[in-house]
Amino acid sequence: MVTTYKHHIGGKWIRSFSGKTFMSINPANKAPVGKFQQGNRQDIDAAVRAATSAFKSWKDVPAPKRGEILLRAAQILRKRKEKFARIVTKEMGKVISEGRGDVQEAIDIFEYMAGEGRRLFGHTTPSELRNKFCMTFRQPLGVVGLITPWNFPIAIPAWKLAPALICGNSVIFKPSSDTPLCATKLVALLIEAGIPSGVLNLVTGSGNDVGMALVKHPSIRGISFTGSRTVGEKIVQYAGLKRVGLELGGKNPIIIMEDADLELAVEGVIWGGFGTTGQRCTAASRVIVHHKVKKQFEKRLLDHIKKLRVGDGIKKTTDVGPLINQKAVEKVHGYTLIGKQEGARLLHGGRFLNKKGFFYEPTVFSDVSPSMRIAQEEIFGPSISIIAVKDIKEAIDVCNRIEYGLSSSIYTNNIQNAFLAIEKIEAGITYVNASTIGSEVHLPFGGVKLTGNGTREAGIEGIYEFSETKTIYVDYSGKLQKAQIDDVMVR
Ligand code: UN1
Repeated sequence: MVTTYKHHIGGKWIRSFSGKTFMSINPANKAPVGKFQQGNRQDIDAAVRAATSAFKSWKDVPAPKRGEILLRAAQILRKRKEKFARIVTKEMGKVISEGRGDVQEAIDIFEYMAGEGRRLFGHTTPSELRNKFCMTFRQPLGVVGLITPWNFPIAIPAWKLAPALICGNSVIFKPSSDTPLCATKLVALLIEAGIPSGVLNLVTGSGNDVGMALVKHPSIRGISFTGSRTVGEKIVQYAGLKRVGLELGGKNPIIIMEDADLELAVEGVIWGGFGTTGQRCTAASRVIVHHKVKKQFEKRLLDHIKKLRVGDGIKKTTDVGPLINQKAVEKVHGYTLIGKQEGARLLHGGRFLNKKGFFYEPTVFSDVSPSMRIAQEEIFGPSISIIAVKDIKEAIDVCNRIEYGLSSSIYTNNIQNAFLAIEKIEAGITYVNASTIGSEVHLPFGGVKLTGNGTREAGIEGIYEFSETKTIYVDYSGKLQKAQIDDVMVR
């Protein structure tokens, strides 16, 4: 028996107007996980009506009180961490320890944003006139649409939900069709924690129908999206004057200099390249290595890779789980064929694994040149390209010869190399002597160039994404004072 789950609109769990459902499956064995509503524009219209009406009172709830609800959500999630982690692994495939990490990241952001309820800082500043007071404060946008990916099916929705809610927005949440169960469980938990009816609405279904209906809806004030660049570009095209936050692709480099601790660097490459089966926006996919240590690095890397156990993430012994679906396997394999055609040397992997689910071997190409497609395009799977360079200047140059700019890393024990990388790498995030993955929720997360449109998530900047600044002038002089005209001291 497969359970059928429903939309959550206006405080009620209801079916879609379409009368249709779709199935979510476990990528490790293709077993059904649940049936979900295939939403359409009518569902979005109903959700927008509910959210618009709920916004009127939610925006007036004192932010510290909204924070109490988020804190309660964090507490409940902490108690149910293991249960949620297992759902993540069952529906998305990541290994169970990373499933726990996914849930922990959500706990962290709920706690952090709960505290923001007592801050939400504006600022004060002197006026140029006497007896006049100047300040800013933050107000919600209104109804916002959150469109989230499958690779962090609890953490990324939480990254968006927590700041959106603490700022006083009401929300329509459209999760990826690969992980609707995680989304449904998260929404149910927030409702249990006390989010009032209509403030948080869940509509499942395809990006083309549900996602685009959200993006085009005239009553929605903001869209926050994490996913592919193609979809991000389409959102910008149709969103009109809405606030749009985008978190798109990456092709994240790890630089390894000749003075690096090679063992540490190898561990970082394995973790960044094959953790989450390479399915992170922040995954390491280019290894830019100093030619003097290339051979040694490759030998050590292969020693480690050979030990990786690919399988069902629910087993404690698994290091690398499945890819999300058949399309992903075909995409990753497509890039293996492209790499071979381009003349790169396949050092390891490059094959489907003959198992029940969507498994692919950890794959390494060497002798890759920076302009090859495998070194330019986001593969979103367990495939890395090794590029040799002669010095730090060339390393940074290769790093930057790319359309994206999300995460980056350098392994070096030379302080000049480290600071050159910090300053010159074109990316939103640079790690020194750590891999490209593992951001923390109280720091801003996001990228430059085609990785997005300049917004940042998490940290204080997560608040900026979901609020407007209001500027206030209070004149208590009791007379007409003219800025720029009265009281000019230097003429
Ligand atoms: C993503 O892949 O979009 O730094 C998010 C990391 C995680 C978040 C990744 N904390 O890899």
